[in-house]
Amino acid sequence: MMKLFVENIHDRNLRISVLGSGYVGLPTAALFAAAGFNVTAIDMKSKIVKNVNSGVSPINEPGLQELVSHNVQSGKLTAALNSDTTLNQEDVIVICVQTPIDKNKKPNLSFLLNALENVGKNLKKQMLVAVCSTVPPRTMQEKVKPLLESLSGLKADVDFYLAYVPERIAPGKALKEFVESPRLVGGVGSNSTKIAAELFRTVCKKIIETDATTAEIAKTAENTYRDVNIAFANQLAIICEQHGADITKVIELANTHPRVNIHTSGPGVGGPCLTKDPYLLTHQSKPADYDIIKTARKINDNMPKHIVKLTLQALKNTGKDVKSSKIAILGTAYKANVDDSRFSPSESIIQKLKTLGAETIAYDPHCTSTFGAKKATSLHESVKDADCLIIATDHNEFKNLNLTEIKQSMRSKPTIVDGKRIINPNEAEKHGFTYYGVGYGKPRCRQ
Ligand code: SAJ
Repeated sequence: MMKLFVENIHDRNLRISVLGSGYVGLPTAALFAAAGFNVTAIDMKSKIVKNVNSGVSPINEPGLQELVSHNVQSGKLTAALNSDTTLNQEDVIVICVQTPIDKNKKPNLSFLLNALENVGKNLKKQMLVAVCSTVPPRTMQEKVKPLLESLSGLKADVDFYLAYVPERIAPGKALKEFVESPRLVGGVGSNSTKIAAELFRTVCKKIIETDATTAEIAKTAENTYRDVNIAFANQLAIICEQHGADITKVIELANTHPRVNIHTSGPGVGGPCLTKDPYLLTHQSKPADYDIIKTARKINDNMPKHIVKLTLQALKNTGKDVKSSKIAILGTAYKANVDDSRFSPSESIIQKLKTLGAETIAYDPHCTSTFGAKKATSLHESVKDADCLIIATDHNEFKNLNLTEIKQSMRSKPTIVDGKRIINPNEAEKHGFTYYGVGYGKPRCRQ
């Protein structure tokens, strides 16, 4: 039986359905179609389905538009609404639905469980179900497997194959990373691992076989490691501010040690992954006596407040009151060069400044959201008559700002609060700005 499945993978003689066609699902569907499989990208949003079926990628991701239009034209890729799909003709189901956290920071697995209900009712012998959504440890063994077995009356790893294959792609380089980053494949049993590994080998250059629970913990550990490391950099930044040192130099020097790799401090951690996965990793673990993971989350969540604190100091030092100040925010995307503003640090920065009575205006060349700030359509419009300029995202467009022009547009005694440390403090001061930056201790004691 397994031999036949493997032959069908090699012959591309399998129908694949991808459930959830967002940032992860659509690249997944498009790449399997490009590898020669017949793929259906399924979603609950009719706009996504319509766009894909007319050859248009609803997601702005390098290379995805070409891949979608080419494979829709060749007939390898189609899209369908959840409600119009029965899933009973499929050989492989790849689940890429979102697994967010609720307001109490608890995982909300409802999208995953709904998808599984549908899969379980249509499960046949010799199907493969691959879950790519990020999940808390033991979800595959304790939730996914029993649910599919009870709905279908079939046995996992014997009658059908079931594996956890976490995605590791970052927005902005999704296709490249999908193909080139090593892909973890963890089955609920060894047959499932082998079958899923064979399928993903058709699109990923390197496959690492493991078990489902190890893959679940490894996936959430990766983003948690990054979050904890960034929290360390952020705490270090505040220490540097207090001692008149510069975090950029401190990290650069510390990282010359061959076993040190400190990440970059900034205005906070945004995006849908690092802000959530630490909670998934620790969900249902016994509370730790001392919890580095939750403390790191708090440090990073506090950074937007720190930016506001620096802004208030900057305004005070130039004799201005926040209530009568106009503040320009550059960047609402959660990170550089993407059009995604989910959980962006700018959101809390803008909201706090508004609560304090400041007039806020935001400019982002990639993103439409402004979180309640006035929307500027150009950099020039955003800085005009502003008292303070906050850098919240390090888009390429912001890396070589014309400080002479900006100084001329802003009000007298202008200040810069550089959350991403992309402006040279000496240059800013030479141009007549009062400069504050994350991790930039004023050089009073740097001699
Ligand atoms: N950030 C810092 N300092 C840094 C690096 C990032 O403050 O040194 C901030 C960014 O500005 C951003 C946030 O962290 O606000 C998250 O950015 P990111 O580049 O770390 O990650 P994501 O959320 O875009 O993608 C991550 C990636 N995980 C890792 O690099 C370990 C990606 O590979 C995962 O696939 C993705 O999460 C996911 O979907 O889980």
